Amino acid sequence: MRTSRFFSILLLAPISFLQAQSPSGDIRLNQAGFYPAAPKMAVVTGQTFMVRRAGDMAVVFRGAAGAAQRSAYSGRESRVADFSALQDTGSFVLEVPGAGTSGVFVIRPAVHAPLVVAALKGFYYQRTATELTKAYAGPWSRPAGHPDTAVLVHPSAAGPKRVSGTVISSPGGWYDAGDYNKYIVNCGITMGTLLSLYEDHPAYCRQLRTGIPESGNALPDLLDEILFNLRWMLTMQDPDDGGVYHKLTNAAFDGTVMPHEARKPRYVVQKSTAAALDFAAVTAQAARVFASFPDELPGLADSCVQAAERAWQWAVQHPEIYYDQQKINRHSDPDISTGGYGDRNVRDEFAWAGAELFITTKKEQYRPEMPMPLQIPTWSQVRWLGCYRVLRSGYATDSLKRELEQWAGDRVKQAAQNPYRTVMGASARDFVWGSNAVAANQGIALLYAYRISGNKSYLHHALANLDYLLGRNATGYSFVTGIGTRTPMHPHHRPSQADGITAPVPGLLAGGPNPGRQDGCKYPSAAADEAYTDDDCSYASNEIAINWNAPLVYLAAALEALEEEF
Ligand code: 9MR
Repeated sequence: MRTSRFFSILLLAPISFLQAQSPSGDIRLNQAGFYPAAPKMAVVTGQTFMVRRAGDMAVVFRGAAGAAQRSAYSGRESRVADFSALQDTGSFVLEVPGAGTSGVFVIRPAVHAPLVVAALKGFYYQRTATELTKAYAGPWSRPAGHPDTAVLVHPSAAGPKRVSGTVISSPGGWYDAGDYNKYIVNCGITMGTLLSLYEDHPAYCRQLRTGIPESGNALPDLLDEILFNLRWMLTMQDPDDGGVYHKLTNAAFDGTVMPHEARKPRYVVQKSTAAALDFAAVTAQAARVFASFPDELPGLADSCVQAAERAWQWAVQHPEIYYDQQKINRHSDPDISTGGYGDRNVRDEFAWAGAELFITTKKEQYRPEMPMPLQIPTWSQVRWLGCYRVLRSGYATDSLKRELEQWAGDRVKQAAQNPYRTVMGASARDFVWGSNAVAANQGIALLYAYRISGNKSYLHHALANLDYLLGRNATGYSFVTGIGTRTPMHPHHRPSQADGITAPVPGLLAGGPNPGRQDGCKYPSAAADEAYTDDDCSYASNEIAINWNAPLVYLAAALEALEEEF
């Protein structure tokens, strides 16, 4: 009986059913799906479209696509298919006669809950120095890698007490990206973003469960995950002078092997002003967040404030120690060739660390000068991480608020001209190394703009940038491993490449289109918005990184928390 029902379904809708099995790359939409009450758009090539229910293929919505528009980057023509009026829940496909059918997507409340869990769980998979057991990691279980209990002080990091070659213990924390090193500067924006998510949406975060070994303890899973990296960061401060090592690294990148197979010597390398200030900002913010758990984490908040103030003092005394790998290599051995994260302007780091210290300690000496043009946060540009905190803690001036609204207003106007109707990609400057993090961080800025103005268009455009990440973009990929119907299968991520499992580690955001193509790999297109290749060779477009996953977690989680406001 089962067999005959299966055949009758095939007879009723033979063509569309089969098409739904191999989604057309020409239909660009959020492949995970949509909230019932929120805007819903696809970018298509035909003039008309319809939405069908995935089960019986009944047409539930028909529409005309908008006017044809040319991409400023590739010259390709597309049209917008708006089906916001469809508010039924269920599983659907979008069909464009003559052009094909999308993969199956859903319309339902909490549609991005699986993404939030996967993207936060992505940090668990990046944990160093701990076994990932089957119970928590399923097929991606693996032995512990990089214990970092015997790390050498590199000559560049030597001080009177910790001379070159001193062995220190600095275990824990997350791998930065597709490589196996740990970088304080990049932990700055990553931790700041995750801690801000908790400060901005505590109720939502308290109920969020990711299935990690600590799930079920008194701390929310988000804070357990943050704590795993915070404890490592605290070991990166030299107890002697309060300075903070820039990174903990191999001399050169490991080969494509599993973490436990990579056993080369590890070093802490030169203290830098940027590392001290990013560390100060994170520990000052962590002090506020973890102060609510005095019984579970006795003394932690106080230690964090102390660590933050000492790092700040070191930075004030050493305001211009930039990380310059070439210079280090001229003077010391072994040469270090791993990620640089060398930032030669630390005014924004001073502003961010000042803001966090001021909000935590209320000491006037830390009050930062804040009204500054909005620049979307990156690992090297962190001023607005501080501005967001100032906005949320009630110290904001009108000019700070005006700055944010001005930015959001301008960018939303530009989005109306973008064939994809997203803020992301409206400017060619958005397509940098890690452009997908630009999309996520713009989404976060739009959410802050929405909070201070109540302007729903900003909320809608924040969601549109998530739509971008999940498929409404010129490549047709949903850039998060395991989320969507066409996702990266070959990220530049050593465990995913070396584990022998077809599916990559899930919940990780690929870097995204990057016309710079610094890796020299073969790309299907050089157009700014299409310069992406799902090839593990491509560290410039297809690597994953903690500072890209963090804003993804923030954006998706905040939208989930705000769903009722659509
Ligand atoms: O995200 C970083 C990007 O902004 C830089 O242009 C690039 C080259 O310096 O480095 C990126 O960071 C990489 C880091 O140096 C090492 N781990 C992997 C990071 C992501 O590619």
